[in-house]
Amino acid sequence: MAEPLTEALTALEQANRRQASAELQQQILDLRIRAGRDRPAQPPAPPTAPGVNRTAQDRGAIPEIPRRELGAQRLCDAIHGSGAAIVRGLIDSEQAGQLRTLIDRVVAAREHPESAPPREEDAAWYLRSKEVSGAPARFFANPDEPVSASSSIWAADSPRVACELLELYAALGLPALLAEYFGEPARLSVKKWVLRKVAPDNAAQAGWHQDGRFLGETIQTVNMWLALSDCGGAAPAPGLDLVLDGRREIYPTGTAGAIFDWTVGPELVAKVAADCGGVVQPRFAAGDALFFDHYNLHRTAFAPHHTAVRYAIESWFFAASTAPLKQQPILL
Ligand SMILES: O=C(O)CCC(=O)C(=O)O
Ligand SMILES: [Fe+2]
Repeated sequence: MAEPLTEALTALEQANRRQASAELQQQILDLRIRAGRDRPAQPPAPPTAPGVNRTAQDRGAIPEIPRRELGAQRLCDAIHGSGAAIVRGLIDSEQAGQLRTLIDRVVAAREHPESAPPREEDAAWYLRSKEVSGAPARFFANPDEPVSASSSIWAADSPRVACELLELYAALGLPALLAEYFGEPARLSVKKWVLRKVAPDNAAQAGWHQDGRFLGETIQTVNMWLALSDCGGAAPAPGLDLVLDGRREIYPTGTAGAIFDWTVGPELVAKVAADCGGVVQPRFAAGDALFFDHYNLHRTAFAPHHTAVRYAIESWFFAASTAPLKQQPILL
């Protein structure tokens, strides 16, 4: 990163820490989006060549990496061996609770701006940056209902929360971890950094998908899916279904009984699952993180026993030289 840019960001972030300000939060995000457009030349191959370790896959479970042992090689082995890794307690339950509260505040700013101002002196809760293009993300919202039970909001649409998350990721050491994993710095993006609230939907069948189907294959990614609620398995809120599959392959969509042209059909999912480690529905506590990449075949796991809303944050990280401009990269 260019020296003057680093200095400008450090100064803005220090000022915002001393006295939080909507203006500063917006400036920090704008600068990071502008800088994210800088695409470095293709770097040499990353030092972490895939070392396939299928032992965890054989046990039929996603490998778990103790928080203190989280490193690029362990992550690489797990993702290439089984398609994913779990780090329990990446953040503690108190931090997870604070993030749930922040998400609720952002949702309120969008749904009820009259009682939850989108902008306060010390917080840009829900403000569209002039650096962002495209309509505000409003997926899952039902226009007939004043408040949608499920919400997905781009983190970048809340500079207040985006700044908080950037500080958290730095404190967790993610920039260094990902730089080692990719062999170059990582980027976030406007479109694939999402605050999620998923309501129970007992009759729903979410679509099986691989994010590489949308993002392309000539990329290097890591998604950190951070659970902020007790969810998955027998928990009261929906988690994720995942196929234990470390293969680097994008499967055809819209066939084998698929309901949509962008989803992988259930018959094909069953076949892939039978060929590798099966389907898993991990149980997550608030604060547990799941890591996977664009080859992972997964879906939101709805089940009849669900009664609670699930909060999570989905953060797709890209190797800087491969970050698709369409996703609007953000400097990490
Ligand atoms: O949070 C969910 O239910 C879906 C997440 C997902 O598909 C992803 O992180 O790629
Ligand atoms: Fe996904």
